[in-house]
Amino acid sequence: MKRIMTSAALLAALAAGPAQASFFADSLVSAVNTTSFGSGLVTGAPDGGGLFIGSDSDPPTFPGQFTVGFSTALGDGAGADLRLYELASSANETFDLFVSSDNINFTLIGGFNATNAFIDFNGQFAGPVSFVKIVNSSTVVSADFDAIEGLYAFNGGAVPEPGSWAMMLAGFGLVGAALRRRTVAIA
Ligand SMILES: [Ca+2]
Ligand SMILES: [Ca+2]
Repeated sequence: MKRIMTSAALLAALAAGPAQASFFADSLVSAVNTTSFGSGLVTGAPDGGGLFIGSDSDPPTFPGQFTVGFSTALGDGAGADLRLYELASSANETFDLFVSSDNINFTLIGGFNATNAFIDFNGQFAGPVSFVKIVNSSTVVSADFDAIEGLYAFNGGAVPEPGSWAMMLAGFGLVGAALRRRTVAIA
């Protein structure tokens, strides 16, 4: 009975899927020539504070950049994969966005501006995305980032339906039961 309840609890947890909150960038890996406003946090849920990507007020003396990490790696799902929370949202605030699995090799997803809240990886990067780097590409104004949210977890392919998780777990259960019977038989 105890084992059945444990399996049911596990199934319920998996069917519920990853919590949306865990998809916000949860570490600031590096920041160069950025300036804090409010909380200074680009990690976690939007809080009205963050980093603008310039060394000082517009026009920035030095354009800035920062890299955030996701402990839950992100994938390329249908449509947009990232949501950027930016405050002033001017088309003049331009930046390049890169993604990486290892914080060493980065792939350019594209050049965007602060009106582009939703970013689609669009098949340009196949691996798990554990790092997102944003680099100011304007010498006039700097975008003001509050939070970075991933919309899909990486799973090496399509997002599994809760039903397929259940089938997979049921499969594991059958294999496990067969192995136990085999062990008993040998013993
Ligand atoms: Ca996509
Ligand atoms: Ca923030």
